[in-house]
Formats: sequence, C-alpha cells, structure tokens
Amino acid sequence: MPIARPEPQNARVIAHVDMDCFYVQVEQRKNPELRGLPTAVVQYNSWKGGGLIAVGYEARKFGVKRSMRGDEAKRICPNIQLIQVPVARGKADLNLYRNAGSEVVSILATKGRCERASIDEVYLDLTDAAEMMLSETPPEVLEEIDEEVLKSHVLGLHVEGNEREENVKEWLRQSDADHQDKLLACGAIIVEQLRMKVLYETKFTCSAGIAHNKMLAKLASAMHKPAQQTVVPSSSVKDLLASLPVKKMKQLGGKLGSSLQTDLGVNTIGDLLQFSQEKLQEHYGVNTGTWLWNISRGISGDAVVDRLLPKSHGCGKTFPGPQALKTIASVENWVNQLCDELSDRIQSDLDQNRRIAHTLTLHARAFKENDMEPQRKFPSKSCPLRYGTAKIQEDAVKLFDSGLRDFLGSQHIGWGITSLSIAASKISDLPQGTCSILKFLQGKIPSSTSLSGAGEFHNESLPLSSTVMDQEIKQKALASEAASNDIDIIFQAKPLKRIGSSVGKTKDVRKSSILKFFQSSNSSFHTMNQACERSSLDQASSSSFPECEEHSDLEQIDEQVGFSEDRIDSDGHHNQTRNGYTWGINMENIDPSVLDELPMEIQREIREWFHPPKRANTSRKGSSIVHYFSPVKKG
Ligand code: TTP
Repeated sequence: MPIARPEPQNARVIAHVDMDCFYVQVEQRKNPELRGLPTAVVQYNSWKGGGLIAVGYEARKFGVKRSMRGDEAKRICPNIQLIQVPVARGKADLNLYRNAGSEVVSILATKGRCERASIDEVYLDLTDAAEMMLSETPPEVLEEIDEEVLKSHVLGLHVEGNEREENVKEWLRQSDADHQDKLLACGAIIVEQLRMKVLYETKFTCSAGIAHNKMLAKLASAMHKPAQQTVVPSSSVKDLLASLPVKKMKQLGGKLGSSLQTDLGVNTIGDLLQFSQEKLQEHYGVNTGTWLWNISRGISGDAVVDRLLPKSHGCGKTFPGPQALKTIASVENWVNQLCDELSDRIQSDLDQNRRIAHTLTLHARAFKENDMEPQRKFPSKSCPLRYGTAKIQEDAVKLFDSGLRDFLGSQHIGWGITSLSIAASKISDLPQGTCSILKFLQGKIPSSTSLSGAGEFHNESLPLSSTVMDQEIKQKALASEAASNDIDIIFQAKPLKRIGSSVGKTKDVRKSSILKFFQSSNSSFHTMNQACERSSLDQASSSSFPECEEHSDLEQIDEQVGFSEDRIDSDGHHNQTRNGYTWGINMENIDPSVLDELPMEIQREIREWFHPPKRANTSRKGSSIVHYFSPVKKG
C-alpha cells in the first residue's frame, strides 16, 4: 500500500532518467550495423517469432509494439531486425543489459543522490547541485545555453514552431521567476549535461523528467521520448494531473486503481480532487486515503535514497500453457538451472561489491487439476541462504517441496507449475577487507580446519559432524556478522585487538611480524569461529533442511522493483569501511615494515581504508544528440 509522506518545506529538484528502448540500444551498441534500422529484442522462446520485449523507435514508426510476437512484427515491418535476448541455462541472460545499466548509473551518480529504480531507470536528487548553480552561475548569466537544453519541454509554457527554443531560453533565464522555477531551470541544465555525458561515454540516449518530486519527475520522463527532457513547474501540476488516467500513476495500476474507478467513479487523477481527505480515508484507510489526497495535488514527499545496486537478485522462468511443469523431476531440473544462475550472480555481487545475501526465497505459480480451491495460491517460501550452487539448489528444491505440500494440502491430484522464480534478498555490505583478510587468516590455519575463503564459497562440503558445521554456513556466518556489525565485532577475538592495542607500543610491534602473529593466533581464530558457529546455527537452524518462512503473496522479485539501500559515496566506496577508526588503529601508528609483510592484496586494502583512490574526471564536451548517431554504413 502506498505511504503518504508530506513534502519537505524546501523545494527539491528531482530528476527521473529513463533509458530509451534500452535493450535495443544495448544490442545496437554491440552491433552498430543495427543503428538506424527498425529493431526489436525478442524473448527466448521462438514460438511465433518470439515475444517482443523491447522495440526501437524506428520500428515503432511502423506500428510495432511490445505486445506483439516476432511474426506479427515482421508482417507490419518486413525489414525489422529481430534480435534474440542472450541465452544462458535455457533462459534469458540479462547480464549484458544489467551491466550496461550500471555504466549509466555510475555517470548519473556524480551529480547528486542517485537511486537506481530498475535495470534502466534512475532517480536523482539534484537539489544541492541546482542550489549551487543558482548561487554561482544562474542561467541568466550564462552566455550560451546548450542547444539540447533549449529543446526541453517545459509544461505549461506556450510554445509554437520556431519560437520554441527562444521561449524555452527565456523561461530558463527569467530573473523574476520564483525560487522554485529557478531551481528547476538549473536542474534542466544539469540533467542535459548528464544526458550528454551518458551519450558520449556509453553511446546510449535517455529521456528525463525534472520536477519537485519523484512522482512528477517519473510522469514527466515518459512524456517526450526518445532523447528528450520534460520540466514540470509547479504552476503546471494541476493541468498535468487533471487528465491523467488513474491507471497511469505508479501504484494505481492494480486493485487500488480499479477500485477508484468502480467504487468512486474516478477516472483521472484530477477526478480525485472532488473528494475530501476524510472521505478518501474512510474508503481506503488513513494512510492510503492521505496518499490519494496528496497525489491528486501533486504532493509526494518520497525521498531519493542512495541506492546504486539491486536490493535483491532474482531469476525466474514462465511455463505457459502446455509447457507447464507437471513432474517433480522437471521442476527440479529448472530449479537447479535457476539456482545456478542465482549462485553466479550473488557470488559476483560478493566479489565485485562485497555484498552478501541472507535470504533465499522461492516463488511459484501453480494450478491443480479439477481444482476445488482455485483461490489457493502456491505459497512463497524462504530460508537462510547458504552460498554455493549445490547448497542453493538443495535448499530451493526443499522450499519447493514444502510449498507444494502446502499448496496441495490433503488432495492427491495432478498439478502444474506455470512459473518458477528464486530470489536472494536481505543483502548487506561486507566491510572492506573482510574477504581477503579472512582468506589470508584461514590459509594460515592447519588444513584440518581450513575454510574456503569468505569470498570463495565452494560447493564441496567437509564431512558434517555435530561439532563441525557446514563450512559454507560458517563462512556466511562470518560474513553476515561482518555485514551486520562493525568489523570490530567480527574480530573481537584477539588478533586485531592485539594489533590495535599494540600499535602504540612501537618497539614491540616493530620487532614482531603480523604474519607470525596471525600464524600463532589460531586459538583466537577458533574462538571466533566457534562464536560464529553458534550464531549461524541459531540463524540457519540446520544444514539438512532449511527453515521455511512463508509469504502470503507472490512477491515480485524482478530487479525492476527494488534496489538496495547501500550507502555508497560519490567515489563509489562503502562509507562504513572508509575510516581506520573501525579497526581502532591509526595509519600513522603502523610500522610500514610490518604492513609490508602482509600479502599484497591485504596491503592494498588496508592502504585503501586510509587513502581511498580518487576517480578520474572523465567529463567531455557535449553537442547535439541529433547529430550524434547516423546509421553505420555497411562495407
Ligand atoms: P522500459 O523502460 O519499460 O522500456 P524501453 O526502455 O524498452 O522503452 P522506452 O523507451 O519506452 O522506455 O523497459 C526497459 C527494458 O526492460 C526494455 O528495454 C526491455 C526490458 N523489459 C522486459 O524485458 N519486459 C517487459 O515487459 C518490459 C516492460 C521491459
């Protein structure tokens, strides 16, 4: 249910940036011969030419739509280039597109708080940047305003033909405008600069909406595409919402929107204005009622949260009609393939971003033959996530079994699965340094208890006994401890405390070696492991059967719906790991010769905590988008 948040008192400048026909652009960059040609990306399923999932703007001119299949698209646009989405493990592999989206995000995040809202869209809070521009170089003092900014659409601004750009220039430069409009004008200039930078550095075009809140910015970004931007001054909000169909508003596409239409006869957002707040609260509860009252007036206080990485990883596959899975063996086969992909993705998230997922969830859609209770849904099930493909597969199959048992109840009837998906969620940061230092520490411990590195969870299990728990759970416990607590806490056993407490005693430290120290600290490390064993046993319950949590509803796990709330600063570093303070040591106090005895990777990490690397400034000069692309000539 939507949550009503009043807007902050000071005006904000929020942008919503949405890539144009994103998958098509990614394919066109990969194969420039496709540029300028009508192109669409089709799903992995060749039935009737495959379902279209992204349609290029050249193809849209012929009437090609996303709802079509390849065969139909070919009929209305014989020259259309149909590109199949990359395939891995018998299903679509979206990594190419995810990575391309990340390239864009890293550029957009340079100007303000950035929230990655889906694979190809981002919210930016540009308030500070706009305020700074307004105080230092307001638009009215600029000698030149870039051609692309002048192509902005300013809602409510009367523009016609050739006067268009002149009128926009005047609006941008108006010195008697109120502070809010002046901020939006600065926002428009900043967003155009960012869009040009995205274009030059990634070769992708995007469109944007610039407004005082997220809701209005999102509505605006879709109004003029491709490669354009739309500004929403406060004075135009009423007109914008007056004719906006309720179903077009985010969060009103489903049951709530339908109820507004059927129960209250509300067809546009503007229609909501006739209802008092009390009346809306009476119908939909205090929170939703207030939210509806707010949005009909263009009020939305949702903040842009710092979120550059996905909140969860999910992968799924549908099995429509006759493809429904009807045997346990066929379900297991697909569960295994999905787990294989999920395992790769969480592992690379761990390796690249030092993030660890804690919860595994399986969702399915199912039917029963001659169903007596058609309303009963296949329940989603969760358990603590254990790293390693085989473990994930094992647990996911058990989640499925458990879900199927609940779904069928006491009925012994045929069933079918029409969709399966698994997700890794509750992702948290692993403090910098944990992986390799743990790996290093573990390498120094006699082989009978040697563990795979926290950054390298292997599939093979050591023999389980009542005292030796599953090694991967142990690793996860270490890592999850690391993620949820200060690094001090992970290393609360002797080793690092001793480093920390002895660094002041310079002479002692100089004589000793950290390498030796670690080698002789096995007993402390065991203590630490035991503590972690206990905590992870509490958490993971048992390695033989996952403890299931049931979800009442089928949650959407697609990456498009949620991205994590990582705190990453503008240099791309996790803040919590920046300072040496967490370790209780000061770089100046560390004897370099001691540091030099550590393996290179650890030296590098320790140095980075104290002296994080700076990013190079890669901005380039912009010019018009229109002239940027021309189809690549063959031959
Ligand atoms: P969208 O942003 O919805 O659309 P788009 O970028 O293709 O086109 P537009 O210029 O109109 O914004 O989706 C982003 C990508 O997500 C899209 O290129 C393909 C993928 N996608 C799917 O795979 N399935 C879907 O149902 C939708 C809507 C998108």
